[in-house]
Amino acid sequence: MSQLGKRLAWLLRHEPEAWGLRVDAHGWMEVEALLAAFAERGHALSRAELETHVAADGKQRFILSSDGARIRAVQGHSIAVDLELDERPPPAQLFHGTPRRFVDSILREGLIPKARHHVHLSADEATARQVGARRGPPVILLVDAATMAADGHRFFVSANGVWLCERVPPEHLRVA
Ligand code: HQG
Repeated sequence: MSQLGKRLAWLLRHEPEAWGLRVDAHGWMEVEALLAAFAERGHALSRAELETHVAADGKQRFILSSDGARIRAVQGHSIAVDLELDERPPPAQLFHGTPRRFVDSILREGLIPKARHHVHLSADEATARQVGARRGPPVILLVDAATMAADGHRFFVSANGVWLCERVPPEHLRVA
């Protein structure tokens, strides 16, 4: 992620108040306030640069409201926001990439959200590999989403195609 992307993710998902900003109950922040906060801290950021970043971001992490007045992160929050996520029946199998050092604990406890609201799952192995590789050589875990859904687990999908659920019990996980 670029420096700007990291800063936006931090402000929109985790710590808006660190720069005197706020997000509403659904995670939206006023773009004017965001640009002013950048300017106050000597980071020149124009509306056009922000819009270009949002459009070009490889993972489509952020979305602008249709009038361009507000921005939010589409997933990944640690602060309490209601993203009005779409509940959807999942594909039969989903993937999770994680560094090798977490695998024993995950196979014991299952996947848990840690600091975020949800466990993040990928629809394809290549994406899961990239997610896991952020922290070291990745191991790919296969999630039996079909059985989980049949057991009543709810699945949601974010605007950028990340599959989310509350947890994955160990019996629905295996190493690829
Ligand atoms: C691990 C990025 C031990 C889990 C990515 C992960 C993704 C456990 C870490 C998004 C565990 C949490 C999310 C257990 C889970 N024992 N470790 N029982 N259960 N873990 O960052 O899925 O670039 O919160 O395997 O691309 O890595 O920010 O989750 O390694 O989409 O847009 O605990 O973040 O997107 O780490 O990544 P994270 P994640 P962005």
